[in-house]
Order: sequence, then structure tokens, then C-alpha cells
Amino acid sequence: MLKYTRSLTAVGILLTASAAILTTGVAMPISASAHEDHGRFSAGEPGDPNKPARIVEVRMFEGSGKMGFEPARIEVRRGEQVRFVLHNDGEEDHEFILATVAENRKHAEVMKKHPEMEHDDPNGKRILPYGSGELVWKFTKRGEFEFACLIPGHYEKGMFGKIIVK
Ligand SMILES: [Cu+2]
Repeated sequence: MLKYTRSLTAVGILLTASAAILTTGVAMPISASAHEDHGRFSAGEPGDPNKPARIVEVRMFEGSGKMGFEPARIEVRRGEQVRFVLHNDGEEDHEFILATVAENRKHAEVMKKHPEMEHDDPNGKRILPYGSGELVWKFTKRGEFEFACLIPGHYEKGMFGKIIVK
């Protein structure tokens, strides 16, 4: 829990810092309250691993200049809890970050400036080459969300997928 809070805070500070740089062209000092509204999850809420969940297997792949997720489109019902079982079939690290499209784009820009950033959060995991991992999530809101790999260059090569919550 501590680790997760810290990591979210780091993202909040980075997002805020890069927004300041974009607006003013200069890096501004980061205030302590800069990340106050960070920590909410747009795509729902962290799941409860002890409760039943629908299992959805997602594979991450690379090859011939492309990268992606299979499947790249997942439909869920509102209120449904999903256990994503993530398999990295590639030779590079990949991430699975669940958020809105706008948040992921913004976050991807931050990662270009901080490529060393790694995720282990309720809504995001980094999976090592040929490794696997799990993420349990409860979809409490209707709408369209996205899962994406925000490692620099990967998003551009096609590493994103859509989640439709009905
Ligand atoms: Cu990737």
C-alpha cells in the first residue's frame, strides 16, 4: 500500500511538473500540494482479489516494427470485476496501464521525459520479457477506457487497446 501511494504521488508530481514546463517553458518548483487531486482512478477502482472475477488473458507482443495487445478490444459490464492475466510474449519490458485515453496520452508524454519510470500500481503493471502478471480491477463506470504501454515508442507502435464498459 505504501509503495502504491508513493508511486502515484511520483506520477502526480511528474504530471504537474511537465504541465508547468509546457505552460511556461521553464521548469517551475514543485509545490507540496501539487499532487493533491491525484490518486483517483478514472476507469473504476482497484479490485478485491478475494472476490470472484472474470478472467481475461491479455498477451503483449512485438514483431516486424509493430507492438500490441491481443485482444485489443475488451467489453465488460459495469460493476464487473476482471482479473487481467498479462503475458509478455516479447523480448522487451511492457506495461499495461488502465486509464482514459486522455490520461494515457498525457502520461506517455511524461514517460518520454522520464523513461526510467516503472509502474506497479493498482491500475498499472510492468511485465518483464516472457514474464506474466495479474491486475484485478472493478469497472464501476460506463464508458470507454484504454489500456496502454507507455514505455517511450511503444504506444506509437500500436501498444494500446480499448475497454468498453456497458
Ligand atoms: Cu511496451
